[in-house]
Amino acid sequence: KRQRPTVVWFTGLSGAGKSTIANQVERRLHALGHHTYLLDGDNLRHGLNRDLGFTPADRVENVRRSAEVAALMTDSGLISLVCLISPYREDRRMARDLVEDGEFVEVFVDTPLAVAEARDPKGLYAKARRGELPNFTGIDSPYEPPEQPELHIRMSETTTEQAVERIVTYLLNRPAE
Ligand code: GGZ
Repeated sequence: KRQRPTVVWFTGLSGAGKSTIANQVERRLHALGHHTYLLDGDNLRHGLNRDLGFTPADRVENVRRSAEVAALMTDSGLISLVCLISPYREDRRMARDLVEDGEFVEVFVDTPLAVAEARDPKGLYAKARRGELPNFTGIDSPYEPPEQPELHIRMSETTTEQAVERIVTYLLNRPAE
């Protein structure tokens, strides 16, 4: 069966597990012969978006550019996996509106702030709490949770493996174009 071009948009807090899950979803899709591309905020911010910081305006622009790239990839027939905090509902709506109906799958990686903060692999939450990292999402910058995501993954009730399984199953069982 021909693959359906899709933007799989992972949104959630820093440290929620977006990249870990997306990497495993990509590996699974790849093993099934699907063509994919992973767009990770952290990486994009070293290149395409290197001029952007974390003010509200810069986040809007970060999400806008990344969404445009994802839409181009969709045009070329790929499944793109996008991992961005993307804290604003309106911007995620804009990203959705760049592609055809049914080509956008919003995945809310819902990890409680306390859990993400306790993990803190890069020490960023600690820095933010000390006031050394202003505009940190969840601390002094807002996160607007999705209201109707295609997939709502409650990470305190599921394992990463189960989350990956659920996403892959969803992607493979959608109605054809
Ligand atoms: C949030 C920040 C900040 C601030 C640096 N707020 O966990 P990480 O480290 O690897 O991922 C986070 C990443 C977020 O970039 P995004 O491009 O996804 O953000 S957005 O969609 O809001 O534009 C975090 C790190 O950058 N980081 N400073 N102030 N995360």
